[in-house]
Amino acid sequence: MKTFPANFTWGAATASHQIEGAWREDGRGPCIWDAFSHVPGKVHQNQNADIACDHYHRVEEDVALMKAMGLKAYRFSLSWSRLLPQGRGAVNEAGVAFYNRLIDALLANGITPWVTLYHWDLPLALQLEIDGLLNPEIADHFAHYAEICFDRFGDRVKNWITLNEPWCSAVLGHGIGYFAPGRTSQTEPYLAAHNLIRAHAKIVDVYRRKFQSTQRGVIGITNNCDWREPKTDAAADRAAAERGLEFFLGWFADPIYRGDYPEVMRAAVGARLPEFSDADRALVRGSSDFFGLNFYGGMLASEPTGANVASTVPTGNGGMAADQRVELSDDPSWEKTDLNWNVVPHFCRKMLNWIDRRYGHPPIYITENGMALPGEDDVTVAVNDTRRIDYINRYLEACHAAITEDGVDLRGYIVWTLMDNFEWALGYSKRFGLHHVDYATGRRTPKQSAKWYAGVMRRNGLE
Ligand code: PNW
Repeated sequence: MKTFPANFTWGAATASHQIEGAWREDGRGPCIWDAFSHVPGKVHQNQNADIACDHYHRVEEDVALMKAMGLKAYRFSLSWSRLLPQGRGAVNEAGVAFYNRLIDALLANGITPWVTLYHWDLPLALQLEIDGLLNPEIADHFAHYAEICFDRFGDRVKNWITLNEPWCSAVLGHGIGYFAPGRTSQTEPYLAAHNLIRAHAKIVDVYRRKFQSTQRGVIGITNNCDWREPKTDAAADRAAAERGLEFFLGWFADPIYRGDYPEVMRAAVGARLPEFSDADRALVRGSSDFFGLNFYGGMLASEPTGANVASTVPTGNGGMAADQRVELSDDPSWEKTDLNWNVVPHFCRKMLNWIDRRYGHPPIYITENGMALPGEDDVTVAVNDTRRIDYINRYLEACHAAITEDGVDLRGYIVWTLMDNFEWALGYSKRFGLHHVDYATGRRTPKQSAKWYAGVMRRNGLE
């Protein structure tokens, strides 16, 4: 029996755009993912999230699923354009009512809400009118939207995540065009990232000044990072791995925990990497009550040997490949998920330790971890997801070792995802859920992993 600390947070996650559907109902405005997915060729089989899991019409049923598995915490995100259809201006009261129903149902069932303010679904109006994340003014729009959320929901929501994976918005959205808004550039990712970090800091500032002392919640940011393991013991490969981590996680976490971008980035990116003004830096530094981490996999890193280091592989690559100059490869022995992501639980422990050391022993929450498996369109296959159980079990063993043997202050673990959903550019072709969703009927079926995870939560540990 591997027991976790008392009060350890056990959860499952979703995101508004991936599950809600009801894209034009009750006054919801469009977001950049609606526009992007309706452009032919952008999403697998030209699928979109117009209906998705139809969660908007199945809130009570979905909370019942959570209740049935004894879920302790539910991480979900708010659709900005459901609450503010134009991104700014009038509040859509029907949107507020929808999230009130969800939050109240969770609390009535003893489930703690963990709310992400922004999980990539920027109101389309802000993209069209002010160039979205590229405009420095976007930070003020984020803060205004967040203030409305704290005001309306903060009496009941005590765990806030400002942004989900700004790396994805920057690199996949503005670097390689794989995600909305579909832009390709060697400069824009750094601008988008900079404005997102500023937006995060402004949101936190609003919360701390106006709400935190009365509402008594916590607020932080969630970043994603894949581990980089030196391919050989050579100093150049070890440096490449470290550089890869600084370009991935350091890009977003260093400003918050250390006051500026990593030196290696400044040296490599030069004038394309924006500078923080003194006022911004003061807001950014220390602007997270906890360290949110989405962790899935990792790769081997080495000093580039060939001329062509710029990987164009959308998933699992190192981001701004030409700037960071890290060659990535796999160990052929590694098991892979249906997204071709490496199953590397031992890297989870290394990642947690890297964060613990570099950022001064912060409280950490793993806000996403999980796996997609092939063949799960067929519900009879999906329910026998023993590989998913094995995956989560092994990552949790790594978490347990990080806590008990290394002293990492890991306080929670949240599975991606509660139910199969719209997997962005991959449409409905990839399934990560603890519950199977039949998209034709909307029917949800618990997989074996949901039952197994219920036991983990009940025991507060692994057998
Ligand atoms: C995370 N990549 O996304 C997201 O937070 C979820 O919304 C998503 O469904 C989940 O992981 C599974 O993919 C990522 O291509 C999506 O490098 C893609 C990448 C990274 C993270």
